[in-house]
Amino acid sequence: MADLSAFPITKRWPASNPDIIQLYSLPTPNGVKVSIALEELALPYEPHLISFGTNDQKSPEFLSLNPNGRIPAIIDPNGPGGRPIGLFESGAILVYLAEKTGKLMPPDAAGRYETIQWVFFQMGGIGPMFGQFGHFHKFAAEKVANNSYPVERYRDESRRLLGVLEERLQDRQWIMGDAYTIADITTFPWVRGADVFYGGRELLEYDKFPAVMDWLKRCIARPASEKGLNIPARPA
Ligand SMILES: N[C@@H](CCC(=O)N[C@@H](CS)C(=O)NCC(=O)O)C(=O)O
Repeated sequence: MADLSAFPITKRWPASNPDIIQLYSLPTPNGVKVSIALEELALPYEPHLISFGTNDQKSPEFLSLNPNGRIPAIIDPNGPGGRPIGLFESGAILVYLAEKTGKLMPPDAAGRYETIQWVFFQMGGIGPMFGQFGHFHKFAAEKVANNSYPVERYRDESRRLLGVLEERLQDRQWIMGDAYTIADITTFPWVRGADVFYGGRELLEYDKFPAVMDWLKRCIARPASEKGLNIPARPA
């Protein structure tokens, strides 16, 4: 049985089965990327709910795994060299899981770099811009009631990024063409989330991006991806 005692997070969220991947997360656009990938890969894992309501992500135990205090994070007891590894940052976790399994990424070097390029496009563009849009449009709407600039800035940049994705998906089923990859898994939860969590469908003009909307439907229609969207389950 794997020994995870070197990871203080396991004191607060004990592993029932320390031999399988431990996931510390919440079903947010960044959190579900990892549960979706784990479901698509059919890897055994144990999800632990990190509650923002009680600020779990800023607890000393969580910070011992991710000093940045944000979900998702994982421990893989069977990391490189057969030794346990802890990881944070959703993009890094996705690349790790793809490389560990040889799946969700093209096998050739050029295809691999192209996939990583689109993962970074999401990590540096869609995630932060959509997130700021959601913050000002939904969560801080009262604070910016007299200043339309923040919403307009992030709305326009989010629309522009959707346009880039629309162009990419013109003649492709998935971001990388015929194969569903970590590029899709990192991106679609944000496109879905800007609507589901932020109510941004109209402001972001989703109906002007039909290829993106069709692709989003294809992503959600995958049973494993759809399942991953709700893991770890939020308390009722
Ligand atoms: N770049 C990070 C961002 C992670 C992130 O922002 N997670 C959010 C949820 S979507 C979070 O943990 N927020 C809690 C907080 O900021 O305290 C990643 O992709 O893993």
